[in-house]
Amino acid sequence: MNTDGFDLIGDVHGCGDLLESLLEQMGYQRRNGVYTHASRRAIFLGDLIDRGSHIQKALEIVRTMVDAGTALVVMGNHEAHALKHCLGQGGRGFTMPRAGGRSERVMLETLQQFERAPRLWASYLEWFLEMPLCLEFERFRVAHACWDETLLRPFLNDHPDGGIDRHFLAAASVQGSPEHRILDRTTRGTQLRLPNGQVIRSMDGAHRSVFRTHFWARSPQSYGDVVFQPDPLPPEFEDHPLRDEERRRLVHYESSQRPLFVGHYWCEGIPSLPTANIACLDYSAVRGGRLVAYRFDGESALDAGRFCWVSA
Ligand SMILES: [Mn+2]
Repeated sequence: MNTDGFDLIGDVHGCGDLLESLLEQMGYQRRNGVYTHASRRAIFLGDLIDRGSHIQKALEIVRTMVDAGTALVVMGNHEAHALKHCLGQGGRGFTMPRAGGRSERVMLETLQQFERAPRLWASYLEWFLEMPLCLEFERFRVAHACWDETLLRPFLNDHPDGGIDRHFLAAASVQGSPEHRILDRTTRGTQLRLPNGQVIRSMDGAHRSVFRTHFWARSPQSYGDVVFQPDPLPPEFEDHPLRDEERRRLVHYESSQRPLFVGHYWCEGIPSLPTANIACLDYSAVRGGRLVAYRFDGESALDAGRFCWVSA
């Protein structure tokens, strides 16, 4: 297929109906049941499942596109979470998360919507395992949450297509293992813990002792310089100085590197670019925000005029 450009699409989270609208708006047409564009391909940034009300539809659209070669996809933390909690020990069959546990709450809508289709769900779990953790092209890169070159370069040397397998997944369930660091960093990014055991209450009502941080501040001085999440830090933490040890745990994606596309961060409002070489495409579609795409044609400086979206 001739590919003139790529349409990168943010976290769908079960918004299958919005996804259809977005694809149609961008000129994709359903041919033999597969959304296809005459000259472009889509790239999904992960987190297709959980939370939304049309999860099966979202998965069907994306898997048929990937199978037909009209789209690519990378793994999100929600697919990684589902694999971790549902793929049976020894790689055979699959299990349900513990009733009433946190995993079950995260996966509630997915489990409910697949309640009568366990074999279909099992086939999607197999498919999640085929999703690469990241994609690297000559002119751009893709990851669900973060590109940490020091972790990903050795990983890509061993796994040139970015893919993992059951052995990698099993190793990644051990906290602190190299596999865990790669999977966690790439699909969840970096976080910092609030000092002195303090917690913030986020918009979804949860109490959190950590906050999500970004990876493009040149020389960050305070928590406020690196926080990246819809919940603002309480004012007393905005100016809280970063300790050296915290600064060392952050990642920095240089402004000279090729453009990078991520999702994951529940942005809000009109899509905008944090830097000329990084675009976040998660604009909280499943919370009444926007399902956002960026129409990339190989430019080295990204252009906010290339965002395109449908509102929930
Ligand atoms: Mn995510």
